Amino acid sequence: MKIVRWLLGRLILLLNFLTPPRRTRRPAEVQEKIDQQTQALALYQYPACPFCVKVRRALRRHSLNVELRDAKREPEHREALVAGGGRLKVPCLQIQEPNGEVRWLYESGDIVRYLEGRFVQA
Ligand SMILES: N[C@@H](CCC(=O)N[C@@H](CS)C(=O)NCC(=O)O)C(=O)O
Repeated sequence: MKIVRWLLGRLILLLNFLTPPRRTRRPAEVQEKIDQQTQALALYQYPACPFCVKVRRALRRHSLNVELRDAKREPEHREALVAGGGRLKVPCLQIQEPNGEVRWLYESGDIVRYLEGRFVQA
């Protein structure tokens, strides 16, 4: 079972590598503003998790430069996720609100909806 899961993970990474989404292009000053805002975000994720790949592809598609934190290989990030978010489950988006509050958003679909609602014009 472990081997099957490992193989599936490699396959997902290969497919993701072979079919990268096209990045959004914005005027430099608009991208700079978005980059400032995305500094307050961090994505806790595993490299080969399909739900994490889905979120990473959305980040790429919308040219959102969000720090990726590997909760699989980095114990420091894993512990921060459990301590802050309350669960060892990925993907999870850490959001530092302007008032200093920190939110932890789980569920790939909710994360993509949040990012698109905040950064993508209709
Ligand atoms: N419905 C969730 C599923 C997330 C999920 O199942 N993530 C797995 C990794 S692929 C996980 O975190 N499992 C807990 C663990 O590995 O400890 C989503 O869409 O984000």
